[in-house]
Amino acid sequence: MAEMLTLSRHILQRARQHQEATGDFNLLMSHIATATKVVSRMVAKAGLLNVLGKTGDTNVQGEQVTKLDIIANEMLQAMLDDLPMVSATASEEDESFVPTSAGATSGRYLIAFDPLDGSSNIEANVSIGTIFSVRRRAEVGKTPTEADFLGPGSELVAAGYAVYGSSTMFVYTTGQGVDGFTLDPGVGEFVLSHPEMTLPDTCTCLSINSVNRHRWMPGTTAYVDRVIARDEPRYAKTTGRYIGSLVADFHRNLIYGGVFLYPADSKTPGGKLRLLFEAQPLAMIIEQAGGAASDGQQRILDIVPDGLHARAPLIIGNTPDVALYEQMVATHG
Ligand code: P6P
Repeated sequence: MAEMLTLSRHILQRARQHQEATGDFNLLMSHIATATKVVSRMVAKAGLLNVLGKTGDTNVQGEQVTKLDIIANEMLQAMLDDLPMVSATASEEDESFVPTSAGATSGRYLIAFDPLDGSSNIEANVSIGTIFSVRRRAEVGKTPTEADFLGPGSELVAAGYAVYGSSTMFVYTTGQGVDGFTLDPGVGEFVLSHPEMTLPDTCTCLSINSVNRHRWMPGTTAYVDRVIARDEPRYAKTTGRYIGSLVADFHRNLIYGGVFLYPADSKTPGGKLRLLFEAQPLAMIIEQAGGAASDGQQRILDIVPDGLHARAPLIIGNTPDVALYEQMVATHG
């Protein structure tokens, strides 16, 4: 049987090559991975534990909150709260960031996460995910502020996601490429199954919510029409896939190649997806896998957020396909 390289061992191996080569960073990553295993079990049993459905509340995004959103959010925060190297966490579900009990002033790391992205799909048993990013504070020894979180994605020291699908996978990068792990439920460990993930250079899937066509800017319409015309070799075999769960759409494109778009449009001129909790971590991953991520005009990783819940248009996938989108927006507006 092939050697079982667990995530814990992989983190240690990577750490030796990384400036974060401290036990702290390894412990932090292992805790995040463990948290996703707990979420995975909850998601799998949601129907049985009667935690499906909505709470009747809305979150800071004005979105319906599901019971699982709350449970996943509270569980992730609890798992990170007693880590002395973590200064604070920020969640898509909460208005403001949360200093940790163990490391608010001494902790070097800040964690931003979307605890359960796509949770509106869970009652249909559609794949959903957890997205996270890790950044370092410029200085320790003082209480964390919101401004500590508001750096460009290029400063992230790690990013990753768990996708709760037919199997549970954990995909992450610390800036030395992207590696994917599959949860072996029998062992309870993430095992390396997709080493050194790189984006295949084929635009296999175009992923956009085409029902929003009436809201698109001219550049988006021109881009989509050019791709679906299929009269260029690159797009001759491109097909449409849209799951409506960002992590699932992203993961499929990372495996097969393709481009996902949630563009600026007349209803969401600043985009719908969140810069800190979704766009930045996925942009770090896609660039490490050889792809690109843009808001239509600039590199996602260069954008400096103006607030914790800043949104951004997101065009993410193969570099030529993202570049063509930017060209179409520049030409058509
Ligand atoms: P729409 C899910 O609610 C989410 O935040 C992402 O996971 C997903 O990509 C997007 O919204 C889907 O949005 O407007 O196409 O339903």
